[in-house]
Amino acid sequence: MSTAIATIEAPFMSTGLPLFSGYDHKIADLSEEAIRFGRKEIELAEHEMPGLMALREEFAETKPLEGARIMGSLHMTIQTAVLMETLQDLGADIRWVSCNIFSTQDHAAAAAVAGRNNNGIPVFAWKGETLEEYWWCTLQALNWGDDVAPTLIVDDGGDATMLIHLGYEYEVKGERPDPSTADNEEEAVVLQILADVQDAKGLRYWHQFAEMVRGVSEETTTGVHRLYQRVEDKSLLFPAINVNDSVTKSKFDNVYGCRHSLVDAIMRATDVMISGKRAIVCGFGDVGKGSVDALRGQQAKISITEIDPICALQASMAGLDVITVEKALDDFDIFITATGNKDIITADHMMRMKHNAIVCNIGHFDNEIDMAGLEAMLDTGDVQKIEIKPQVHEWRFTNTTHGPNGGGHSIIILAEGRLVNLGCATGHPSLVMSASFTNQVLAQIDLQENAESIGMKVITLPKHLDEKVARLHLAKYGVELTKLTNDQASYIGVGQEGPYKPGHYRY
Ligand code: NAD
Ligand code: 3DD
Repeated sequence: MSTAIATIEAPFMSTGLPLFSGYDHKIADLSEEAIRFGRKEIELAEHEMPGLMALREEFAETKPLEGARIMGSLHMTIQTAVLMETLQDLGADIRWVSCNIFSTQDHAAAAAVAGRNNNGIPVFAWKGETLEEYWWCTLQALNWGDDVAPTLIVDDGGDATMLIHLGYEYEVKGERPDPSTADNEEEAVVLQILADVQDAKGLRYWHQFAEMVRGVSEETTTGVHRLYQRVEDKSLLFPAINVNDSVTKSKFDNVYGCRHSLVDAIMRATDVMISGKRAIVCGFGDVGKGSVDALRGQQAKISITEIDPICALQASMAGLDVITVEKALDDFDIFITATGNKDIITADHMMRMKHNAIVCNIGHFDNEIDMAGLEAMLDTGDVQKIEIKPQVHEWRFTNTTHGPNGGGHSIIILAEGRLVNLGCATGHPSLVMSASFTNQVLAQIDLQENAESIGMKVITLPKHLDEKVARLHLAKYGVELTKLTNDQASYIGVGQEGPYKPGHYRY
């Protein structure tokens, strides 16, 4: 129970940073070299992000986001910097944080803060944040000064949306959040920051947010799941657009993005030979499918785990064995979680894995791998944590006997169980992120123009916009579409210019 009553200037937990800092940014490196490198990579990315560039051109005059204050909680990468500057070009006032403590690319943050024409964007993000710093950053980016809230949010995983809702709910109950009631370290940090905000601002701070925030567009599967849960329990405070389920997002980013970035991360982290090794991917959804393809590219011997018979059947017909994690423990070399669920790989599983098995997660949160269980074993001396390099750790078990010379075995955990492609590499490449982020910009425009008519629910973008996003990326591949004749259009019951599929069509 934190008894000290926080004030606006009081440092937040052990960050040494004032709760409401008034800073216009906080990043790792604003040197000329970081800015140069970031700006150069942004220029290269722009050439690979035709959808965003097209929207900049289409809306340069009308600036549909004029007057919008957009807070973004989305991995601070080079690709995200292009998204941010697109939103800015369309008239928005932006503040930004990363949605993961390891995913920031510091040179991208530097270029975003430096800006293009002295119009730098306030960014609060750096690679390797502590959890306390992460939530401090989120609080800073949510406040335009004088407690002015954003009008729109771009969220990835739902952390910004969750902070507002949880803070609001404590205000409604008139209750002071108690960190000692938390189930885990991160929840304790969240409850502490909410308690400190309540001490400093009283019981109306988050109520103002509920009034000022007009809507949120959510990037990823797990964040969308959290939104639908709030619709179900009638606790959603503002309208939401589910960007993840635009076909040109989840069937591209989640699949082909992971197909590119998973093995990139494993290779950068370990330099291990993947070819011929036994790898298991837990979850055969969009991310799992892309991850399997990545491993196929390296000729690994791949199995998957699944709960869903349809995905299991898909895997079987793709020539994959569908087994359980337990069946893989003795002789698999690489374990990857991609479920969006929790407790997929437990500490007990890891105690039984072969020596130097590699364990990583490409799902959004770090609860797919039981990191808390491993941390608890640190305290009891049953395991040692040895840093090989940032985001690559050997966890050496002290009491097992199947390691070298009959001693304890080790496993190699990447990105501390957080999403490995952004923790140990640079995430998806620009072209596939362009499709995702073109949907994000269209969603933000939709919210700016129509939020109040959406109501307290979660919607997806219409199919004609999905097709528009696809069209904007075809030239990159030299695609020549076939023209549908009027007669053919009538025959299959679609418009000559689309949409070409009914709403229930599964791509
Ligand atoms: P999805 O729902 O399409 O796939 C998840 C699959 O996991 C489903 O088929 C489900 O049946 C299966 N599953 C659930 N619980 C399981 C369990 N206990 N054991 C085995 N299988 C189980 O979701 P998705 O779009 O593939 O996303 C998966 C996760 O990856 C989400 O957290 C999402 O937010 C995240 N994601 C990460 C990136 C990235 O760049 N790292 C990109 C996109 C999405
Ligand atoms: N994600 C993967 N690579 C990314 C990149 N280069 N920039 C920003 C975000 C990136 C995560 C996305 O796939 C996000 O859409 C998700 O997690 O679903």
